Amino acid sequence: MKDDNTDIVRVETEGEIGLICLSKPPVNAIGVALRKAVHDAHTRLLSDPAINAIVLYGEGRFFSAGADIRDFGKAAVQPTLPEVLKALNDSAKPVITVLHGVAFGGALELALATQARVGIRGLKVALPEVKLGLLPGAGGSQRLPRLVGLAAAIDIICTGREVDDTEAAATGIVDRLVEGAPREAGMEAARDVLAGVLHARQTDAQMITPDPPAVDAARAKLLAKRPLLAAPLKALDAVCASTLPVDQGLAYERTLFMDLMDSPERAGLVHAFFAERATAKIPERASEAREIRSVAVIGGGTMGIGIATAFLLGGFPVQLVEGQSDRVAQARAGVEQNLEGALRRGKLSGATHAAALKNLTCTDALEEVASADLIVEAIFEDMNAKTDLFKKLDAICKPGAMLATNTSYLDVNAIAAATSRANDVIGLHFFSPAHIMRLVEVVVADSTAPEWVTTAFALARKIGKVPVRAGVCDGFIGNRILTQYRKASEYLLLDGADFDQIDAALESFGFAMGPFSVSDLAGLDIARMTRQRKAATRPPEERYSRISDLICDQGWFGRKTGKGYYLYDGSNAPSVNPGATEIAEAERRVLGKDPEQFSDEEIVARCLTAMIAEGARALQEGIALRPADIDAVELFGYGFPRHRGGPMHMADQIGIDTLICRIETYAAEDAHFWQVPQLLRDMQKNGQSFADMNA
Ligand code: T1G
Repeated sequence: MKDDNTDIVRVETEGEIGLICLSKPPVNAIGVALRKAVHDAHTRLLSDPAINAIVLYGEGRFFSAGADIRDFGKAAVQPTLPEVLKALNDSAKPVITVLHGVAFGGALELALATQARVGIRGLKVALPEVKLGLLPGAGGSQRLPRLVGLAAAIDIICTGREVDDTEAAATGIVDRLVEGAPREAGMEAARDVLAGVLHARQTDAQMITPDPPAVDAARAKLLAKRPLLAAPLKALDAVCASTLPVDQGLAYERTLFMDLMDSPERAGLVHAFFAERATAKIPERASEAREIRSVAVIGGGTMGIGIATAFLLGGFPVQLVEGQSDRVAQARAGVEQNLEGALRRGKLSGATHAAALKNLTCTDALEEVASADLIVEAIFEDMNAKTDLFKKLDAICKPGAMLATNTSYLDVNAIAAATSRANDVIGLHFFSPAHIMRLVEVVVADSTAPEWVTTAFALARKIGKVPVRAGVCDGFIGNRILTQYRKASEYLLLDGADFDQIDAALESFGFAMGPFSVSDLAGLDIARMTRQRKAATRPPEERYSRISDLICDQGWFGRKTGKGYYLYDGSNAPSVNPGATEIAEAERRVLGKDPEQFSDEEIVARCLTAMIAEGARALQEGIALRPADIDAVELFGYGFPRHRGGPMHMADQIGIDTLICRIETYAAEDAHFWQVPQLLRDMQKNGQSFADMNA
């Protein structure tokens, strides 16, 4: 048979062995075209009398990233992946799959349907469907247990975790683990199968021993998780069906899979997957990023310590400058503690930990940053202090150094203007704890050179962060939305909802902590200082809640003083501080307000609508590039529940008409806070969604 090269699958023969090569950059995603091409190639090799064994392998960085996620929600097109896999499973000639790099989801299911599997060292496999609100939909929940056993399959499928090459070989997911190129490894394995050296068999043929204790334990563990999501529990049900005859199990798996495919959870999680990657599509992406080999962080406080840790974990040499010499040792200790924590959590190996410690230099001498490629300022949020520091950096740093400020809301243009090199100044807004939170707002000032924007994005990715481009304004994207979210919750408190009900409603929605618990954690006194800073410019028509100030007047600053909205006795879960409740009730009486009752749904609706409205304003002002960027900010910087997709994704589910109606209703009580953004009116008129803008 002549070799045949379609553009996404290459078929060739060598002696009695046929080879099918996946070749669909960038990730060999298995969409309609690729699975059809594999199916056709397999069918043709079956009919070739000269061929007695078939090798399936991938070209490029890895075997395949699995089913094409972009196809989700679309009508199924024949041949479906299960149909292709059934033909492979029933193949009259042995098919040997070679897995290299990554084989996730449908890619691993493809391999499990063949008669033997070879892993190339460095391989990672996974059935991560639950992370997308799904479960393995092409036999993974039925075939994996037949290879690794029920308990191991439950763990791998219900968590979606990655399995490295050693574990894949030890558990029997791959029959052998070799070095070298996939094609040659496949040829050798096929020869061994034909010689009876390597055993080829149908995965389906094996039976599973039920394991009720493992199932019960897994179910109890899943039911205790928060937020409680459907996919992992349905995945458990699918795996349990592997004790049935395989055709029944496959049918049951498919039913559960299609149920989840239609769920808002799946839509939210898939949106989050693409939103995280879409942030890279910035106007400056044609500018070549510059190489950063060394980093200096100025400021040995919490943020400076976290940022220094983040770059150390990314493999960079880091100078940490703490201006007060008696605090340098404390700064070093803070970084060492962070690195120790990362080691303990298994986030880095012992070798990486040791290298990071060697890469750290702490000093009180600002002059020592003269040769650094990147300088990140992380001192306290005071414009005079920052402009003074940037003047000094301007005099000290080498020409061509990147000068970044970690300010969370101050005007980056004003900071840049304090130097003679405004085009080298950019904002890199990290989120505390900076070595853990993934979001970095890349704040682009008027004069920032485009190369520094692309450099910032490349750097952020290198240290495992999600960079989002933001324009210059008070609060950039995340903090301006947070301000509105907090105000909406404070107005609900003033109007009659209890703060613990507001927290509970938003935690049921999926936030890890409600706004008042977060305020207690951050420190009520810190928030009061921010309010005092803004007092002079606060519009007179803006409603102001004194409740938090009155709580501060009692010396109750939250968790750090043991009292705030809640009581913290160190051992048990926080409880409501009755003193705070009394203050809220007294303030309502002072305002002559009869307390209103609010349902949990109404509480969530108001807080979410406030976020969406401010997100729309950030879009219309050009501060955010696209709605999905705002979702990425909320998902990776503010704990917005991932399965909800983000506020702008939810806005499309709520509907523009409903959102405008809500805001107009609320405006009857407070026309200043509740104003319909022009963008929503334009979208309503043009019949446009936020998803349309993302496209
Ligand atoms: N489908 C479509 N596009 C994908 C994709 C996929 N499965 N995986 C990646 N991409 C795109 C991604 O959006 C980006 O596009 C580019 O490829 C590079 O990705 C039936 C139903 C494999 C570890 O969950 O984990 O199989 O932004 O930047 O950092 O039961 O991609 O350039 O336009 O992430 O090197 C299960 C998801 C699917 C794997 C590579 N599979 N992908 O990471 O590159 S569900 C997954 C990843 C399924 C079956 C079920 C990672 C990666 P753009 P990237 P990377």
